[in-house]
Parts: sequence; C-alpha cells; structure tokens
Amino acid sequence: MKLLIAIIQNEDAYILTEELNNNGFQVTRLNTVGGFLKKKNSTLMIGTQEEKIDEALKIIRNLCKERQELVTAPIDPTFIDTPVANYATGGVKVGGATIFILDVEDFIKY
Ligand code: 2BA
Repeated sequence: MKLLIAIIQNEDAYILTEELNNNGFQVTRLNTVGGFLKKKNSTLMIGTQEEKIDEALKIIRNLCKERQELVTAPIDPTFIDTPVANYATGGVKVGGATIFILDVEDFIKY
C-alpha cells in the first residue's frame, strides 16, 4: 500500500476530490498554507494500492492547473518601514500539484 500526499491549489481541490472519489479513491483533504506565498492551499492524503498509483496521478495531472501568482515584497527586506515606492511586484509560477509517494508500513481501520 502507498500513501500519496498531494499539495494542490484550493481552486482545484473540490473537483479533484470528487473525481478521485468517483474513481474509487478515498481522500482526506487538509487545509494547508504554502510556506513561501503564505497562501492557503490544500493537501490531499490518498491511501491506495500500488497498482492504482498511476491512475491517481493521471487524474491529478488532468485536473490541477499551473497558475501565475503575483507577489509584492520589499526590494530590501532588511529595511524596516519600507516606503511603498520601494516594493516590487513579480510573478511566481505555482505548480499544478506537488506530490509525495510514501510506502505505508501498516494500514488499520477500526
Ligand atoms: P509555497 O511554499 O507558497 O510556494 C509557492 C510557489 O512559490 C512555488 O510553487 C514556487 O514556484 C515558489 N517558491 C517556493 N519557495 C520558493 C523560494 N524559496 N524561492 C523562490 N520561489 C519559491 P510550487 O513549487 O509549485 O509549490 C506549491 C506549494 O507546494 C508550495 O507553496 C508548498 O506549499 C508546497 N511545496 C512545494 N514543494 C514542497 C516541498 N519540497 N516540501 C513541502 N511542500 C512543498
């Protein structure tokens, strides 16, 4: 058995969870926050058999879109009370999904 941990964007979480459920995958959704952008995202935990991993990855790949996020930050982050004029805005590409695949030692349901 494997545990798939997929960090995805909130915009894709509902439809992806529906699609995974409809294809026989059990999913737990956690509300999470990205460390860099500090923006809310979703982390899905999907426990499944090894033979079904490719099917789950295909569903995730089809439904999770890469997006561009605008970030505004001080040009010199060491300068306290930075005037507005000294901020810069740039684009950051956020991936459709970041996925970890772990081996599960035991799986118990009571
Ligand atoms: P965030 O940490 O908020 O990162 C959002 C996006 O910002 C990243 O997209 C990446 O394009 C950029 N980014 C992140 N850290 C950066 C840095 N130190 N310098 C410059 N740009 C940086 P993704 O790579 O697609 O990641 C999307 C979200 O997936 C991340 O949100 C984080 O929540 C999670 N994630 C990605 N890689 C991870 C990892 N190795 N371990 C744990 N979580 C990860």
